[in-house]
Amino acid sequence: MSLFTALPFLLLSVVTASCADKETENYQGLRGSQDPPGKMGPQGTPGIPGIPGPIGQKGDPGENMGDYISLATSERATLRSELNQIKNWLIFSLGKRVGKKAFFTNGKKMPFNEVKTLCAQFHGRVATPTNAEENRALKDLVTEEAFLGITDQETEGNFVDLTGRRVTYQNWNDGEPNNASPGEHCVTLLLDGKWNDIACSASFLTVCEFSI
Ligand code: FUC
Ligand code: CA
Repeated sequence: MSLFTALPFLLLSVVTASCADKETENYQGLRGSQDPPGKMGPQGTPGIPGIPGPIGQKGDPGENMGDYISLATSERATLRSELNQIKNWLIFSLGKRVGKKAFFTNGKKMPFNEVKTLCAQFHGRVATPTNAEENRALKDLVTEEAFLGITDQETEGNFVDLTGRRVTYQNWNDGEPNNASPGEHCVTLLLDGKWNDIACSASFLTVCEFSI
């Protein structure tokens, strides 16, 4: 087929193709809007572990527990010995030691309730001799009449210590306790070491005892 013979067919093909493009263009113009993206896919498999990091610097030498305990034990023994020495100085200069207790006075006179409160504030108790030796030690300490930690406030004539226990050791002066009017429910140590019952509201020397 010569070029002249084929020309009408070529032209027809070009026109047909051009029309087909136009048709496509028109069709695309009517296309709707795009849908939203689909759901996220499943998680991927974990990656392989990384390579180990470099080795760190050498640490400090560890504490030796045995050394630590023996040092603490020796320090504790030193402190206990120093504390005992200080207790000795205190008793030598200010107090009186007898058995496992020591008596101390602040030299002040006050009513019984105040003596009781003050001794308790210092983690002590009102002086309470429980035998002749303690009574003598207390008498040797004081130069004024002093309250004892003994009362019959609960039941007249039933003298008890401040824990409520009936006293077994007593050292009453002649004619005492007489519960003189208007009533005497506290006890004092007289200068000769004998005891007298007396009004709790009266003021006498403060003496406390402490366990040592
Ligand atoms: C005696 C004592 C009293 C008081 C009085 C002044 O009668 O029994 O307690 O001390 O003296
Ligand atoms: Ca009396």
